[in-house]
Amino acid sequence: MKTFHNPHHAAHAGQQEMFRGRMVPCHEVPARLDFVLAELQRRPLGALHTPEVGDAALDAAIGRVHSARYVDFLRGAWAEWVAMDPANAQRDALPSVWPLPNRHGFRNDVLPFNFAARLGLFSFDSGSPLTAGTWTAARGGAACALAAAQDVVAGARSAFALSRPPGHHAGPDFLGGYCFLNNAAIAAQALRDAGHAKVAVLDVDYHHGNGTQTIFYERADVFTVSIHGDPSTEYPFFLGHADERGADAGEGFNLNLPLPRGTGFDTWRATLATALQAVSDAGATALVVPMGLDTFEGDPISGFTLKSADYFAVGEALAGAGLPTVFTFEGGYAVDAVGTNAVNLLEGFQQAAA
Ligand code: Q9C
Ligand code: ZN
Repeated sequence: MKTFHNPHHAAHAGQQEMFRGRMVPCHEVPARLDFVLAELQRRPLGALHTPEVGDAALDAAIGRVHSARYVDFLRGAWAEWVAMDPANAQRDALPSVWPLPNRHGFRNDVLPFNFAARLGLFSFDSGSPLTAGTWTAARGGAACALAAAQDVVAGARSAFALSRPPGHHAGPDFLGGYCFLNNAAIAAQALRDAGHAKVAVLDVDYHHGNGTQTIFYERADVFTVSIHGDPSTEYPFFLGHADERGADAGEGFNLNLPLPRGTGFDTWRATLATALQAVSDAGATALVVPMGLDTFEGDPISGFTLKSADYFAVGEALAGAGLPTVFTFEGGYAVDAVGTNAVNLLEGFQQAAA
């Protein structure tokens, strides 16, 4: 399989995230992607490419899943931040006030003029710093997702979007969870637009793929399924429960499979079999896998106990779906193991798919 990697990814390098009342170093660092690239050079799966997609095509693909006002905000955010105070050029932008949605409470339909208020309107946490290069990097990551989808449309069995920053927490009009543009949703929508009548998204990141769920929640043409830490105790907390099954036309086309913190590979892989059966039942003709490696036992912010060797079996099981598959790169914060774990999964897939 080809890998499409983002040459602009390192332009997004947050300094700190808010954690329990303190600023701590960011977990989502550029070295993550470099470790994957280094492992791909040791154990090649196929050619390495930077994405070649036209500006207009990319903007259109992003606009298929994100609102215009959100994209406009992201594109101009850094300039606005620096305009507030020239000293901001040395600081990341983080939100500190949010319009908590409540009946007859705060409004989110009126766009505030104040930048700090708009940053809060378009964010759901204070752990996702917006930096000078965030837009360039996020757009480059989205280009990887689009290029990978196009490769699969052209007949490839699979393609890997080595996208960074990650994407699965980003919704139609919000950032959060280290994510700005939802690469997996962009790929899924591109597959739909290229003629796949039904696309499945199977999210294997430790954290619930809330952004992807929200984007497709009312739609029957994209079936979303996620295996993740139970949101009662795990981030993103406010979505990802088993009773969220989709709404309106999308009723029955979302499946959440939360597992308790501490879950090991035996239970996790049985849950993957449940997810794959649901993908098969949905009748999808293409698959997108938001690939988080933060299910790893050594992950510093997560709570499952998968071992490096287990990822071969994960890839093998995913190949068993028999569908053209796009992988996007999501979480995984045990930085020196993330390359091994990612390539193990993809190699397991590729060998089983051959
Ligand atoms: N102390 C992804 O894996 N903060 N995002 C956790 C832990 C947010 C994870 C704080 C975790 C976001 C793409
Ligand atoms: Zn994650």
